[in-house]
Amino acid sequence: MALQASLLPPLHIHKEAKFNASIKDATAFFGVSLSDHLKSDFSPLVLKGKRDLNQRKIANGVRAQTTITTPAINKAAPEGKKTLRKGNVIITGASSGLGLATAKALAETGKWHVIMGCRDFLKAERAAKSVGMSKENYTIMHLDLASLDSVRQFVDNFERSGMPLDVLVCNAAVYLPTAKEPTFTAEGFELSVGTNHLGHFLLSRLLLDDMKKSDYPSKRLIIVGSITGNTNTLAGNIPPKANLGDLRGLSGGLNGLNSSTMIDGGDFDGAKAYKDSKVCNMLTMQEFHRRYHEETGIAFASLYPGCIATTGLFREHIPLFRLLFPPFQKYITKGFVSEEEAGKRLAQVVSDPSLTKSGVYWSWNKESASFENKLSQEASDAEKARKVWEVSEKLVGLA
Ligand code: LMG
Ligand code: NDP
Ligand code: PMR
Repeated sequence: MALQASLLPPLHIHKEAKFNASIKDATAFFGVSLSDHLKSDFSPLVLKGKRDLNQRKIANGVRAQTTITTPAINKAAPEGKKTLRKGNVIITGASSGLGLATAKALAETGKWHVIMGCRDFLKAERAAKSVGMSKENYTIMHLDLASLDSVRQFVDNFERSGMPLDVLVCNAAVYLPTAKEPTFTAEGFELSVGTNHLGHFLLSRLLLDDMKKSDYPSKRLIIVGSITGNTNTLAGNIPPKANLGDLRGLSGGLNGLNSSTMIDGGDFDGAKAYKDSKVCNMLTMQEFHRRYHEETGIAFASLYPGCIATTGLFREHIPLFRLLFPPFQKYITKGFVSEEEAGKRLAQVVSDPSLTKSGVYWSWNKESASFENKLSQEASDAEKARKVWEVSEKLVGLA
C-alpha cells in the first residue's frame, strides 16, 4: 500500500526567572529532572513493540513533575488491541539529526511507515540508507518548508498517495546565529520563523483533515520545541532571549520592507529569531490542543529532546563553537544527548502508549524518563497563542 519514493513524480525529486528554589522549578530551569525517583518509561522494548499490560502499568506509573494549565484528556489506544495496521508518520526534516534518528527508531520497530518530508531528496535517500532503514519502511516526499507552494504541493502528493495519516511530526528547523542580515522564504518571511513556524503552521493545518480521517487509535501531532525558547530555564536566559513582544513584526509579515524581520518588531538577530520560532511552535501546539483535541481525539504535544549538540542545526555557527559546544554540554551542563537517544525520545512521543496526553511539553530526566515540563510564561500564554494563530493564518493564506 505504501508508495515508495521511486514511484513519485520526478518533479518532486530534484527541487531540492525567576529562579524559584523548589525542586519542581529547578527541574524546569535546568531542563532535566533533579529528582531520581522516576522510573524510565522508555526502554528499547517499547520501540520493539513489546507493549503488554505490564509495561503499560509501568508507564502509567510515570508521574508528572510539573503541571500545565491545559486540561489533560487521556485518549489512549484501546487495551489489548493486537492487530493494529502499520502506523503512518510524516516527519519533516528527516534527512539529518533528530528527524533521521526518529525515523530510524520508528522504522526499526516494523510498526511504522515513515514519510520523510525533506527538501533534499538525494540527501534524504542517502541518510535513510546510511542508518540502515529498509525500503518498505519509508517514503521520501519533497517538502521545502521555506515555500508555502511547496508545502501545499507536499500535502497534495501525500493525499494522492492514498496513505492514511496517523501522526505528524513537525521537526525541521534552521538556525542562523551568525547571519548579519536576514534572509527570506519564497513568500518573503524571515527565514527562521518562516521555515520553523509558518511552514509548519500551514502544513499542520492542511494535514489536520487527513488526520481526522484516519482510523488509527492513537493519533498525534507533535511540534518540536526547545529549552532555549523557555525563559524559565538557564539555557533560555542566555542572550538573546526569546520574546514575541506584541507581535507587531509578525503582523507586518516579517519582510523587512514595511515591517521588521523580527516578531517583536526589533532589529534582526538570527539566534533570537530561532528562539522566537520555537516559542511559536510551543504556542501553536497548545492552541491546536485547545481548538481540536476534544473534537478530534488527536493528542497534540511538544518536547525538548535534550541538547543534541552534534547535529546539523549548528552548521552555520562558527567552527570554534561547533568544536566546544558538544564537550561543554557533555561535561559542564550535562544536558547533552546523542542523536540516537534523542531519536528514541521523539519516537516515544510518537508511539508510546503512555504518552497520549494532549497539550503537553515533554522533557526527560537524566535517567531518560519522560516528564511533563513547565513552559515559560510567554510560551504558555493562551492569549498570545491565539494571536499567533490568527496572525499566522493570515500570513499563510488560511484566513
Ligand atoms: C549569542 O551570544 C550569540 O551572539 C548568538 O550568535 C547566538 O549564538 C546566541 O544563544 C545563542 O548567543 C550570547 C552568549 C555568547 O553570551 C553568553 O552566553 C554570555 C556568557 C558568556 C560567557 C562566555 C564564557 C565562555 C566559557 C564558558 C565556560 C562555561 C561556563 C558556564 C558554566 C558554568 C559552570 C561552572 O557567549 C558565547 O557564545 C560564549 C561561547 C559559548 C560557547 C559554548 C561553549 C563554551 C565552551 C567553554 C569551554 C568548555 C570546554 C569544554 C571542555 C570540557 C572538558 C571537561
Ligand atoms: P538538523 O539541522 O540536523 O535537522 C534539521 C532538519 O530540518 C534537516 O533535515 C534539514 O534539512 C531540515 N530543514 C531545514 N530547512 C528546511 C526546509 N526549508 N524544508 C524542509 N526541511 C528543512 O537539526 P536538529 O536535528 O538538531 O533539529 C531538529 C529539531 O530539533 C529542530 O526543530 C530543532 O529546533 C530541535 N531541537 C534541537 C536541539 C539540538 O540541540 N540540536 C535541541 C532542541 C530542539 P537538510 O538535511 O536538507 O538540511
Ligand atoms: Mg546553551 C543547563 C544548561 C544549558 C542547557 C541545557 C543548554 C542547552 N545550554 C545551557 C547552558 C548554557 N548555554 C550556558 C551556561 C551558556 C553560556 C556559555 C550557553 C551558551 C549557548 C550558546 C552560545 N547555548 C547555546 C548556544 C547556542 O548557540 C545554542 C542556541 O541557543 O541555539 C538556539 C545553544 C543551546 N544551548 C542548549 C541547547 C539545547 C542549545 C541548542 C538550541 C536549540 O536547539 O534550541
